[in-house]
Amino acid sequence: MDVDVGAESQLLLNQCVYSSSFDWVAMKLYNFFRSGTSHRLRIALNLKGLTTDYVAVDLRKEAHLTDAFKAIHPQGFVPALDTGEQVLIQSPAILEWLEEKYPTPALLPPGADARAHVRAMAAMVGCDIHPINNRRILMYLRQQFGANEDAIQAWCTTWITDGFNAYEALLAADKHRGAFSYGDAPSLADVYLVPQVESARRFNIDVTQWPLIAAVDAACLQLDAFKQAAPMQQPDAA
Ligand SMILES: N[C@@H](CCC(=O)N[C@@H](CS)C(=O)NCC(=O)O)C(=O)O
Repeated sequence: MDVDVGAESQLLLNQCVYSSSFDWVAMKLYNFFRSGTSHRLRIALNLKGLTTDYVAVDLRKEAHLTDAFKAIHPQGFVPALDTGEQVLIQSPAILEWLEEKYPTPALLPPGADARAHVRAMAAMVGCDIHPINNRRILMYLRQQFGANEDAIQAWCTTWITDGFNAYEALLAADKHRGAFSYGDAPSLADVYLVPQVESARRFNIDVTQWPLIAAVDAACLQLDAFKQAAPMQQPDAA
């Protein structure tokens, strides 16, 4: 029999299940405060009421490129999640793992059609915006093609604008939408969107040109799960 334990109790329950299944060994999140992909995971973990030990990997000091870190993540990327049983890599895979392991509260809506829609929104950010504005890509543009900071700014502005224009159009077309990217509750789409909005602001892009995205971002930032995941709230924030 399914018992509706309520949202608050479910978060506590997740914490208990997690604690007992890992014999009180805390999960470790290898991450960096300003990393968008790490930010995604922090939001999802908070939404699901899960706490982890914070292991800072300083991208500014290229700590992710050391042999020691590559033994954890062979690609030399943050984030990685050490569950106590295995090390998970790649934020989309880790988010899907969290959703399967801790299904409540759900980050995906019921129904294959709705799930495809939410996953598509997440992929717009995760596959098409974030990867081409990543640190290593920008370094390559600087070092191999002599891009100066104006060129880097133009590059990032172009690809963020292109992706956000499409995301805004999807939001506008969804007449049943509530305050979030999909429906009335935060979903996987918001987990991807909010860190990308944060990154756009860091590149001095005026996000008010996308009023629906700005409104979704504002709605998310009312919630503790999003507030506490913000880059400047992290222990390694400079
Ligand atoms: N597809 C990977 C990408 C991870 C990723 O790009 N991480 C960035 C930080 S947001 C990173 O570690 N970049 C290192 C670099 O570019 O040198 C994931 O989603 O986990």
